[in-house]
Amino acid sequence: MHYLATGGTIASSTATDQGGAGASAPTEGVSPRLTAEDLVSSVGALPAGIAVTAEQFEQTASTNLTFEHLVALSARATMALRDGAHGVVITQGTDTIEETSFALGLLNPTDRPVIVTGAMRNPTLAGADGAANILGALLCAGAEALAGLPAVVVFNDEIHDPWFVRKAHTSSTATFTSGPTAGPLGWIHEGQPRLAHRPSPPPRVLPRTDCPPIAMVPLSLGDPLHYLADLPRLGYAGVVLDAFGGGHVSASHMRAITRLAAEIPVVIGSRTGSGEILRSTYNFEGSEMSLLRAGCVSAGVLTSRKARVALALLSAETPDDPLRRWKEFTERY
Ligand code: DAS
Repeated sequence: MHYLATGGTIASSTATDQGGAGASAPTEGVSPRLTAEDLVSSVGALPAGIAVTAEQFEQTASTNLTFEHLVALSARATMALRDGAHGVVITQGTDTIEETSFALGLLNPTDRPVIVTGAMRNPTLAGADGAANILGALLCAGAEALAGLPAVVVFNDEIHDPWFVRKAHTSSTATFTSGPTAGPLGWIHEGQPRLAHRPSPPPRVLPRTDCPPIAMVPLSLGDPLHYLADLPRLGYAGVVLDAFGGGHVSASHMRAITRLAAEIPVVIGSRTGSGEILRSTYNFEGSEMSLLRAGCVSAGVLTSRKARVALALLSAETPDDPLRRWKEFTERY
């Protein structure tokens, strides 16, 4: 299988120490330095039948990744899969895995999986989790059970669907969760990947490098959102409202939102981070029903961040009608 390293905590060390628990002064700080080969070596002897080709794709914090990186990373993964790799493992920083894994699944045209993982404890810390996560990812990359899934996140011995997985804790090694909306797809038991259930095949999008800027606007109590009307002028081609609860805004925002929805796609997500956007429960000014009437569309079961990724990729795929396939994404369940 092929392994693509992009940096992140899993590859981070101090300038003076190249890994080793307790090796660094606590205040010195770490940054991505360890190579793809270093990280494969950190796993130790690989299980029988697993052979890895390692490649350094990037060396950065995951907050620096862009849609251009993701399209190029996906193209590299696709090439490896078409060249015969059973699966591709990608390591990266955990901060953006909930977005990158979702994009990589949408962009994977093959029936072999891309497995995304990382670490919460860098290699200078006791109990660093990187090697265990790489091993889990390699085991999943070779597993027949995962064939047909375009991407999964493997972390802390759990296997997650990129459609649901979220980073939910700043430092815990159990930071990734697919709850409370869904649970993990499976887990790893004594070196064996187990799938409790299989999602239906998700839609895919064509890789295009020119994703236009899509804004995500956080709704919070009493914020007048003065900049809302300026988003198209600032170059944004769409916006996801990270709205209250089941998909609500303040009545005072409705005028600006109605105007905005006449200019660019406006998607309603929820700042709760889980559950589905309501469609037909509340009918006050600012409710989901009033937003849908105003021309907004629902993020459905997607979190606001994942809806933003979908809208960016679809806007690049079909610039003149980005919402043409929107229901494939929001009415999948
Ligand atoms: N270093 C941060 C990142 O690159 C956090 C991490 O990797 O866990 O996302």
